[in-house]
Amino acid sequence: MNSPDDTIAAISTPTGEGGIGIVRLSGRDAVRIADRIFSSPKSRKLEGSRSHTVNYGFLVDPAGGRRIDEVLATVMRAPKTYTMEDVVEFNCHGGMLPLREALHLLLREGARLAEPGEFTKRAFLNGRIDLSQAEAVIDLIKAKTDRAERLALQQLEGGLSRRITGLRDRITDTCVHVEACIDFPEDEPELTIKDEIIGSMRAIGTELKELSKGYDEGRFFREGVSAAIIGKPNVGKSSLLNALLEKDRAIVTDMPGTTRDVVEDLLNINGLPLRIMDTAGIRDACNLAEMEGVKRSLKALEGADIVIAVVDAGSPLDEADRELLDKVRHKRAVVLANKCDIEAADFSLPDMGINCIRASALTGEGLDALKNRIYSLCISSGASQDTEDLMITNERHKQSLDRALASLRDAGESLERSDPLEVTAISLREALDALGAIVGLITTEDILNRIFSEFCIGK
Ligand SMILES: Nc1nc2c(ncn2[C@@H]2O[C@H](COP(=O)(O)OP(=O)(O)O)[C@@H](O)[C@H]2O)c(=O)[nH]1
Ligand SMILES: [Mg+2]
Repeated sequence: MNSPDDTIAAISTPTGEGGIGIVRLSGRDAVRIADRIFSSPKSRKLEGSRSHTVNYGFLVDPAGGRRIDEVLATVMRAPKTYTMEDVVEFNCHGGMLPLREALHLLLREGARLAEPGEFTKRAFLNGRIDLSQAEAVIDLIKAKTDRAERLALQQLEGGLSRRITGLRDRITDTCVHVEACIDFPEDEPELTIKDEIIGSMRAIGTELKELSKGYDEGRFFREGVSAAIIGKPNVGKSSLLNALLEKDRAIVTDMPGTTRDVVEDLLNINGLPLRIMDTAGIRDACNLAEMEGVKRSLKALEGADIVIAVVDAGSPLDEADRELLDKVRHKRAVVLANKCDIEAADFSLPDMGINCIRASALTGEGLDALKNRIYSLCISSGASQDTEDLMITNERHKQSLDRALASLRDAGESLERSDPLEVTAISLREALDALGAIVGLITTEDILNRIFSEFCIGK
């Protein structure tokens, strides 16, 4: 464990060339260390500047007096900063070399290189945000669609924290009730009180269950959904990918066996981030590269959340099509009858209880229907894109909710069995702890490390 007394530094902007690049410092000595490499035209020290001010000057190597860069230094003093510590940010010209040199000097002058997510970790450890909010920071950075972004922002602003705190308060009330009965055994809990306690536990349990259930869909917004386009060669899989993406992503030819690799791109369907994969046509391939392609298709088929099975409506289904449809029968799947612009008179689909859509990658017909169907396959609750309802998107939260629910159930059952009240109280405490883990009241170093290691350096 690093001492929270040390001052950390990192380049906070992405690697590469940019208009500006930012080097950030946080900790007790942030301003003092920054001053060692900062020189303003009027020799004004950052130490003397007011909080939340921007100061013009140069970065200078104190060892030889060489100028490194022309910068703006923002000084933000504790506690109203991202980390609640003193923070200095240097806006440098955005090339990698000056940024690295600036960082190097700061490390030489007494700062320590920050670990991934350490600025945010300090914000958590110093109590500015709770754990669910810290997790929302990374969700916000990684959000692929507007909807994912809104969900992350809602969590960052404390939406989940407030809900969890509210539920914990209610469990605490119940616990106090039960413990009062333990402390004053002469007032044996009357039946009405017992019913009241069981009633409130049930109500809390129902809310926990609702929240937990939302994860099945919420995770799709955070993690994205993978969809594999599969089918025989030449049915129009690559054309479909291009039509959905509205760009020429995959090579389309009339030669069967053109696609060998899995080609992947991101599609936004009403805020649902869909990783869509075009694959090699499935058939008995005649050369090594194509055989490998087919192997990858089958793997994509296995691993995907959703399968789009494409058949060619220009001719009747054959044995290979039927085999394919059989493979997807037990998956979350849509059958797409492509080339409906040249549909054959003798084309028909077997009735097999899978969603089927007629479409044309060439004319664009049926593609909106396909997108809507994919959305409703994932988001069956009908949560439309504009609902601002709280949604659990993180598996850790879902697991904690389920643990809380199980403990609450234990508590209710022990009360109904008229076990000693201590048993009920212990289960209620466990439920409280489980919910406390979501917001980080109860954590281990291990959990924290796992969460913050997902961050980039400098955040
Ligand atoms: N008429 C018609 N032709 C299509 C359609 N989709 C694809 N094609 C043609 O079918 C051939 C094979 O397409 P391609 O996307 O490479 O198929 P893949 O092998 O399944 O990836 C190409 O000549 C496409 O132009 C469609 O909807 N209608
Ligand atoms: Mg192809």
